[in-house]
Amino acid sequence: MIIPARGARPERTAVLAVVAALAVPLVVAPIVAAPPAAADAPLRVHAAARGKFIGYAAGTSPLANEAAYRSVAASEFNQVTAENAMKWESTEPSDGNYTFSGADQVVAFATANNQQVHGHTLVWHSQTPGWVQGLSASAMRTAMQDHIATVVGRYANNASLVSWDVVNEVFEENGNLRSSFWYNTLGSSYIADAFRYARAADSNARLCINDYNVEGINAKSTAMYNLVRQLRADGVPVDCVGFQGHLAIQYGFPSQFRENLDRFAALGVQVRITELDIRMQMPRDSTKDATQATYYRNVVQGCLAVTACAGVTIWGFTDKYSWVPDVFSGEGAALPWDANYSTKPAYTAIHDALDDGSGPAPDTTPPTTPGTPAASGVTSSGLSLSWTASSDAVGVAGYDVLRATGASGGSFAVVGTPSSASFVDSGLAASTTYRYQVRARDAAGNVSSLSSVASVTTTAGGGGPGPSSCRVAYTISPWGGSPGFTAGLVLTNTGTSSLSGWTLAFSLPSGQAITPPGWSATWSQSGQAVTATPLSWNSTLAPGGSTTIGFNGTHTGGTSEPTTFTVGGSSCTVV
Ligand code: G2I
Repeated sequence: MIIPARGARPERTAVLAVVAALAVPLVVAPIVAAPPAAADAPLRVHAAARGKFIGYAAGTSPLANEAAYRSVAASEFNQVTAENAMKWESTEPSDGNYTFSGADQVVAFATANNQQVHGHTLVWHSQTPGWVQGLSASAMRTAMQDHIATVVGRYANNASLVSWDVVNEVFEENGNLRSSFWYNTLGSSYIADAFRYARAADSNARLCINDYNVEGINAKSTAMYNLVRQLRADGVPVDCVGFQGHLAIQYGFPSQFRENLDRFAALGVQVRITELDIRMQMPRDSTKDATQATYYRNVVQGCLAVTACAGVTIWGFTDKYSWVPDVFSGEGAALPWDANYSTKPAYTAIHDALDDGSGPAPDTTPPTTPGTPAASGVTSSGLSLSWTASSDAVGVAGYDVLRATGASGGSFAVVGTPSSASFVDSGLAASTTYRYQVRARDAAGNVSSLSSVASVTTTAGGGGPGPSSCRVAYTISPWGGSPGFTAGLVLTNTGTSSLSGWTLAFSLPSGQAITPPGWSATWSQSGQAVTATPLSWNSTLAPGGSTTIGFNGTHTGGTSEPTTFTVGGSSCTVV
C-alpha cells in the first residue's frame, strides 16, 4: 500500500504529560473495579463509559509469546482485530484447506478478556494466495463464496466475533474501482456478492467496507460514499464503513474528518476507525510526539462526536511491532506505546480525549448482586436456571454462572456467561447435587458480589430423551427500519423413539422479547427464558420427524441468536 503525501502543515500542540505504563493482568477472572481514582483507569474503562470501543490489531506471535504484550492488550482494550491471522493466505492457503489456529488464538484471547473481535478481512487484493488469483471467473466466484461461507460460518455463533471487513481497499486513489484481480476477473459485482455471501453465512455480524486515505473528504472517500449509498439502495447488506487511519504527521491531519464521518453516518451505516497509526519521520523527538498526540486526540474526539462511530482500533499498540518501518523507509514510532511498552504522549492524548469531562464519569460502580438462581426443568442431565436480574448505573453486560459439584466442598468454576438472567446447564451427571452462584458484570468490567448459593440435584437416569436427541435450526430475520424480527425454528426429533408432549426451552439474548402469540406452538417468556409447548397437531414427533414453529419479536439493537436449546432439559444439537 502506498499512501501519497498530503500538503498541509500539521497543527502543533504540546501535550507532554507522561503516565506510567499500566500493566494490570486480566487473565481469566474479570477485574473487580476498585480505587485508585477513575482518572487512572485503562483506556477500555473510559471508552466503555462513552459507549465506544477502543481496540488494537493483534499479532499472533507476541500474543503467544510475550507476557508484557498480553498484559497491555488485556487491560487497555475492549476490542481486537487480528492483524494478519484472518486473511485469506492465513485461513485458506490452498484450495479448500483451512487453517484457523491463529484466528482461533485471537478469538480465544478476546473471549477470555471480554473483548469484541472484528474479522479482517474476507476479500482483498493483497495477502490472497496465488491459486485464487489465477482462477476463471466462475471458479473465482465459487472460491469467494466457499471462503466466505467457511470463514464467516466458523464464527457465526461466536459471541465475541461481531463484525467483518467483507471487502478491503476496493478503490484507487482517484475513486475508480481498483484494478485488482477481483475486479478484472469478475467486474464490480464481486463487491455486492461478497456482502450477500457474508450475510448468508452470519445473519447477525456487522458487515463493513474498509479503506485507507478516506478519512477526509476527497475523491476516494466520495467514491466510497457513492458506492455505499448505491449498495444500500440495492438492498446489499452493508452495515458499516471502516476508515483505516494510517496517518503521518508530515502530511497534515485529514481535512473535514468529522464532516466525512457525519456524511457516511447519514447513510444509516455505522462508522469506525479501523487501523489507526500515526507515523513520523525518524528520529522521534518531543515536538513530533506532541503533534502525533494531537492527531490521536483529534481522531478519538471525532469518533466521540459522531453517534454512529462505534470506536477506534489502533493498528498494533507498541512500536515493537508495527508494519510502518518495513514499508516507509525512515519512518516509524507510530503507536502510543514505545518498543519497551512505555506509554508516549499519544497514549495520554487518547486517554484524556476519552475522559475529557464532557461525557459521563468512568463507571466504577459494580452491578447490584443478582438473586439466588432458581432451577426448573431438572432432568438427569440438565436444568434451567433463572434469577432476579441485577441493575447497574450504566447497564448490565452479562452474568457469570459458577458451579460446584456436590452438596458441599469442591470449588466453584464459571460454566457459563449468559447475557441475560437465565442459563441452561447440560451434560450433568444423574442423581448428583450441584451448587450454583451467579454474579453480574457491566461493560466497564465491574463485577457484582456473588449471589447466594442454590443447590439442585439431578434426577435418576433412565427416562426422557437422551442428549442430542433433538436438533434445532433457528433463523432470525431482522426487519429493516424498525427494531423487530421474525424468528423461525425447525425442531427435529433425532432420537430413535417418538417425542411426545415436548417442551422446548431457550434463553433469548438480552434486549429481545417475544411479541405474542407466535405460531405453531404455545409460547411463553419469563425474563429472558422462553418455552414453547406444542399444539395438538404437532405434539408428537416421530423419529426423524420435525415441526416448524416461530414468533415475531422486538429487540433493542441486537439480533444475536440463542445458543442453547433444550427439550425436557436435554440439549439439542443446534444447526
Ligand atoms: O498495510 C497496512 C494495513 C493496511 N490495511 C489492511 C491491513 O491488513 C494492512 O496490515 C498489514 C499488516 O500490518 C502487516 O503485518 O498488512 C501487511 C500485508 O499487506 C502485513 O505485512 C505482512 C508482511 O508483508 C509479510 O511479509 C508477512 O509475512 O505481514 C505478514 C505476516 O507477518
